[in-house]
Amino acid sequence: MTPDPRDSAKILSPVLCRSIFVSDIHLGSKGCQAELLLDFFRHYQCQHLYLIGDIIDFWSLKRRWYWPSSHSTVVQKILRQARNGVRVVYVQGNHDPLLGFFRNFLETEEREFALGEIQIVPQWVHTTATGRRLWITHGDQFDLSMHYARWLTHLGDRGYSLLLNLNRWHQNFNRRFGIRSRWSLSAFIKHRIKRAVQFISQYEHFLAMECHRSGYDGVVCGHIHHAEIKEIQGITYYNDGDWVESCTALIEDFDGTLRLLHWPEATPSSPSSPPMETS
Ligand SMILES: [Mn+2]
Repeated sequence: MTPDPRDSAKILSPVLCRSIFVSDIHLGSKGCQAELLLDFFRHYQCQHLYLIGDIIDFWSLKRRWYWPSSHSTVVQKILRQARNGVRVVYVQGNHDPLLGFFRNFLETEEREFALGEIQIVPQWVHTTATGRRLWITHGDQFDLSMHYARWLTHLGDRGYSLLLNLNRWHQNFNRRFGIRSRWSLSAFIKHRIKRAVQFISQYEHFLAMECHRSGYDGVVCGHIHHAEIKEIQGITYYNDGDWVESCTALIEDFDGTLRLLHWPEATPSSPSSPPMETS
């Protein structure tokens, strides 16, 4: 098969943007979509790269060692970007508490560490091209219960029809044995989904309130694997999603606007040209 010349042209001239925000890559776990992320990195280049936690999944590695070569390639890609002048900031998450490892092992109270050009920090503040100050945090400290979000993301269509079948079975069982029960499995599940939606909006609300309290214009986070951009009481809430389920990144263009990108993209976006950087 002859390669489509448009594909190679696209790869030869990647889209240049001011910043890329990604989180929840979960390298070291089976769910990680490393190949898709590598494909994304081939098509998009930036000046600021933010890794917003759960980049390496140490919890998963602890349960079972899993590290295919594509996961090393992701690390290499990131290191190469840092070497080539991209400002890389790694904000730790709950699956990769690197700062804790370092502090314990080195018996120090340092808050930040630098691995070559890469800064590893507990949180960060990014200034956009138009001067808006965005607080960057993984967000796990605002997670009251991850449980409900998992219900929401993993249920899907198949899960839901399975549960409806189970519910029918449960009702038939009760009828056959003359058990009078008002408890309905599907109602229970629907209640759980409602709780999941409540959980997400609660998480978003807590982060926005903390952001407001600290005097920033917006917050960029991850953690709940639910990409979103929304206004919450004067604060812009950005969640860059994940590379396990949705494969999403947050992109800052040179005019300072942030947009969500789902990979692979439905339509190729037009490359923007970088203005002169003053800072
Ligand atoms: Mn997390």
